[in-house]
Amino acid sequence: MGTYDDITRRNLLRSVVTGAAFSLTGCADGGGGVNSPSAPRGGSESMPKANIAGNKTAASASAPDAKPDVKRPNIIIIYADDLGFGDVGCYGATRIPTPNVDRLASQGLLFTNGYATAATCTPSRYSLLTGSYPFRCKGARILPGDAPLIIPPGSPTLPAILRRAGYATGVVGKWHLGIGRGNPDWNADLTDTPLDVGFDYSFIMAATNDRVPCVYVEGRRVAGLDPADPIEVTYDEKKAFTDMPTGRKNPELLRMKHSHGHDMTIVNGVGRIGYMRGGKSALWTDETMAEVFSDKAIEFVSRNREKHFFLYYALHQPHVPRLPGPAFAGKTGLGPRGDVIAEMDWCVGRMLDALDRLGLAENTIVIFSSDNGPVLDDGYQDRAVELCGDHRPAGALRGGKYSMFDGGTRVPLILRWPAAVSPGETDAMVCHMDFLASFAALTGVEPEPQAGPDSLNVLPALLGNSADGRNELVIEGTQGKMIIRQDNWVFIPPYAGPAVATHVNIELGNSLRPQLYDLSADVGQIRNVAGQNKERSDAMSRRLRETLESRETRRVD
Ligand SMILES: [Ca+2]
Repeated sequence: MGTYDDITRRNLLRSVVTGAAFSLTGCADGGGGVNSPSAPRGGSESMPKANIAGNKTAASASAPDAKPDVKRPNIIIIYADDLGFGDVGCYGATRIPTPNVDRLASQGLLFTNGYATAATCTPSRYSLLTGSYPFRCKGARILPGDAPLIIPPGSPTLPAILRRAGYATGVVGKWHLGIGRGNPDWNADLTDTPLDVGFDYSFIMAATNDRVPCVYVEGRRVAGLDPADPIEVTYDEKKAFTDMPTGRKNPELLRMKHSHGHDMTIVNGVGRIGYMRGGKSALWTDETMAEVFSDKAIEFVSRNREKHFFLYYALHQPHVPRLPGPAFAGKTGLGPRGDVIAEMDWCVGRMLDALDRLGLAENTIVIFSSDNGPVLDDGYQDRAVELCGDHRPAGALRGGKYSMFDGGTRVPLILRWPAAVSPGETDAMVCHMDFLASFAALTGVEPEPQAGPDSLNVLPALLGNSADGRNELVIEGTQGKMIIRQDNWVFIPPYAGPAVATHVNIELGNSLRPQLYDLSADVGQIRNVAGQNKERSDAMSRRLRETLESRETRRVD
């Protein structure tokens, strides 16, 4: 039922900790280990001790939900951007200090089978908020910064459901699910914003930190905008603003050069995707973004400390461009990618400290996870590849961002709730998409009939009361390519296309042969056993097709 046996689990974690056995294609030297890795600081010492047996025992003996005397908790989801399974200490990283994420793990439940639904941002985030597979929404693909909102206003989203439960709801950070109805006017009140899909408060960047418009949007307005200097945005090269410097025409103005793409309008000395002009007073400074978002997130919590609240705190790290604040520049020796992960950890620590200070830590669920797997060179020459050394961003997993292999979607996932959840580890398979049904159950709200068509109530697994989560998950790589995991088996149908995305140097999973992997024996997905297991492959292929043709999966198990 979606679990590893203990031996396999130990092997998984050991291989993550030591960096042995499996190779991440996206890493410069593949972690081959010319030099001996240093002692695993983040390994056996900071790794929460295995408590799987205890969790399994608890599952058979206790009710699935929280202890009856525990009040409904606040909920904070801290969602990193492109952070890999092996990028933080509690998952085995030794080169990047992440004491705050490790603290969260040591006080909470660490998942070894926590999944996003997709290996890229927009579809993954769509699933988190809607409880729906991204293939049900045509627009759920990597969006430009002026794309329309892909979640219909008024939808029964995770925040909307929690609002019905009486929660104050807020989003701070990266959005990337579209705003408006197409070509929005950034100088007026915006429509179709997070405020229209369940959030009471919103302070966001519209898309990503490498896309225009490079401004913050608070509520319905661009923050800090001077009406005398209106913003114009286009993603159409034919309409590009000829008076504005671009990375392509004016490389001498860049302080971080692009490696692929990212050669359009220059903002803050960095070429972006898309074209913009105007809005000078509202432009963000990349180096202060962590602090800006952190302040807004903590303000939201503080402002709502007397109520129940739900905060979706979507960090921008370690997505490109990686420009840490001065306190973190050069801190890790892994270049900007390592430095912004250290900065990300600082953001987590600031939030945890704020919860302590406000007396909210005990009854607040804090979830930490990532929207998809890791990538090194994602478009800027920031030496992420050259300085990676023996750090393994995806740990023992194969592939990374964009990939159908597990490195694309199996991500760090930690849940801390001191009032109700015992610290430990679990190998239950859970997905971000399941938060909707699970937290509806936790807060006593009946979701609308159309809500969360693929969201399963896995609350017992999320709270460590059961080792059984979901036993099946359909996962999207890029370009709408789907695979299926059932228990410990992964089936990848034949797909045309390059085996490796050369610009990012990541294995995508494309092959003209069907692929079947047994994760219980082969977590690195190196032995394709489809040939020896034709019956299973065929059955999983059929099941995948059925799922793609279905209207919902929540009632099918
Ligand atoms: Ca991402």
